[in-house]
Amino acid sequence: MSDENHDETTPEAPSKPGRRGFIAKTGLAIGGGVVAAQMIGCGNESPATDTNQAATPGAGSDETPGAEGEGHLSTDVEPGQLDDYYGIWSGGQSGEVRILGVPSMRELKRIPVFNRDAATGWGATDWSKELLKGRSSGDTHHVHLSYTDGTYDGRYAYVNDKAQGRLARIRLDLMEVDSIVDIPNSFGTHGIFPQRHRTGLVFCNSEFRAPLPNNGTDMDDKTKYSALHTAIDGESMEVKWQVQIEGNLDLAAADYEGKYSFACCYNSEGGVTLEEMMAADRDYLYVFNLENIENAVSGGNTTTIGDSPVPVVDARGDNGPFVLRIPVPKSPHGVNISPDGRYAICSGKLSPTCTVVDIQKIAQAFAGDIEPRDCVVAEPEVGLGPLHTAFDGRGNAYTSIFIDSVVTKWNIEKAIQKFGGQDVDPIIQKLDVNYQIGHVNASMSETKNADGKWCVALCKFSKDRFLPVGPLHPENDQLIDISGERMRLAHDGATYSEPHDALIVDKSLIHPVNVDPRDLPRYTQINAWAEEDGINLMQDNRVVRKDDNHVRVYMTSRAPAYGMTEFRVKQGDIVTIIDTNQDDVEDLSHGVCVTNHDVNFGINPQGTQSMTFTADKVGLFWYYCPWFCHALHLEMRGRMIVEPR
Ligand code: RUQ
Ligand code: CUA
Repeated sequence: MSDENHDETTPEAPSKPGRRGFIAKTGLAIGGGVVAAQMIGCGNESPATDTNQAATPGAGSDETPGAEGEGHLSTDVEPGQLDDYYGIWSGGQSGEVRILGVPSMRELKRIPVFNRDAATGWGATDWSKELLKGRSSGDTHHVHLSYTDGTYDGRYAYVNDKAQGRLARIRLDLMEVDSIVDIPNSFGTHGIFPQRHRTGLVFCNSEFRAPLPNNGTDMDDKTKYSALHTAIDGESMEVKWQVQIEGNLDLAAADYEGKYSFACCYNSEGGVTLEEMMAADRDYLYVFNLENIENAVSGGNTTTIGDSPVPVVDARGDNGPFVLRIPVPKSPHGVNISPDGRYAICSGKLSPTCTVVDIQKIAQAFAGDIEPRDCVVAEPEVGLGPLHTAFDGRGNAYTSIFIDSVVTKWNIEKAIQKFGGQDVDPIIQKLDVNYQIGHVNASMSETKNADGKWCVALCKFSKDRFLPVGPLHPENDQLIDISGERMRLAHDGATYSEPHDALIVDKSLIHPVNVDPRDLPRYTQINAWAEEDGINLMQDNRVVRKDDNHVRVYMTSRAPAYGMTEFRVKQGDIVTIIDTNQDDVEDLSHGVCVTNHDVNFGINPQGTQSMTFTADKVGLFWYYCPWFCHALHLEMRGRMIVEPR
């Protein structure tokens, strides 16, 4: 690997080795063995074994400003001005998704997904509770938007829960979750990717293999372990089919034409312990042939696993009509498709290379005319610990390099020429990032309209880049200007927990609404209650006793008052408060907080929300509006009187 392009301007203090130096040495010394693998892995399978985290004084800027051909975009967004892009960030083990403005990197919104959120009441309102089935945690890694014709159509965002095997969908006009589906027999659901030619299937990989069905048998028989590549309908959120596979599936991708989906597969050796999983020098990029799979599904050539009714295509073992296994160096992590749709690029994780696969050759390999490995057209050396690759739409790739803590910019065509024997160097530049980069993504990179302006490096440890905040350091989302020949580090953005993935989306493609539409899934239940009780939600304020123990309290809110400022229930009643926000002024949220009852939720303009709780204490309890709605907002309150039974 040529090193003259490496901008080494971030010194480590020799007497106090930092985490970065420690990991680099470890990775080198054992040549990408098990310890390095543990460090590289992202998410909950990586034991945090490193306690050597002394601060590194003097870590500084990475580039000399004004260097030749360097990007020149400004991150300044003047007060009152709007950003150019929506940043859509996964929130990692916080279980949420975040919306940022790019390039300012200002956080605009947090969308609760798998987590409990006090401000909005997500996870406690009746409908969200039903959607989460009582669970209140999750681990979001990968967020992708729905597509039409190779670019974002602004309708949905999909995000996985690695912790509990789920896929959630966010409605982008509302920026709220509208669906969550459990993926049967999938453990550690990790990489996801939607189809790009239209809003079609969303592919989800299960990373953790298990004996399937996972019912306590065969736990020590590793030949019985497998994983699933699952297809979910992006409109109906129905699980359509699964392909059963022998290896652990990591990141996912879909082509631009709707022919193939992809999964990086490690542990082709079929190990059940970590050491066994790292043993082989070769692993695979799996290419799923969607037409052949769907033919098998419609022809009933499938099985099922356990109680799940979902059809399963068993593709374990050999290259058949369903899956092509393209050999790549060991333990590949990310797979990304170039914006022209031509190449699938695997990032090597335990190999210092990226593997470039020519998607046009895949049909020949499925037909048996060429060997699977013949689809590989380049394998540039990019640095130690490549994880993910982004694109600028000008033929260049940007790979995140975990152990070296750099982003490597390289040219795809030159890498192909070099692989073909020509004497060219595809590596253009290595830019230091701070520190331990996981994901990298660039503006519109996963669409045919990659625009090569901004790139974000999601670094897993900020160390000395921000004020110290105790043992738990912030992470660092670094914004890189990629508009020039050379990358330029433009902004440090402190962040909480571990965003694994982020999209930078042209703002013209997202169209948020200002008031709640009334066709949301939660209205099925709310409207049924109102109809049963003869209530007009938009105007009525009434307490409806359903039986000895159940009471529904219908209220309205209009700034700065509730339509009902007092209601009475009996001790032990199960109370459902159904509050409708009558205001239709932009940004006029109300809420209901019932003091000392753990009841707190928000209501968007023109929306209705409901929450159910038990009035278990006799006495007077004020309820108040927790969302600032008016000059008299602090006066917006009422009395709940709980009478003895
Ligand atoms: S994957 S960087 Cu989900 Cu790489 Cu974490
Ligand atoms: Cu309504 Cu504050």
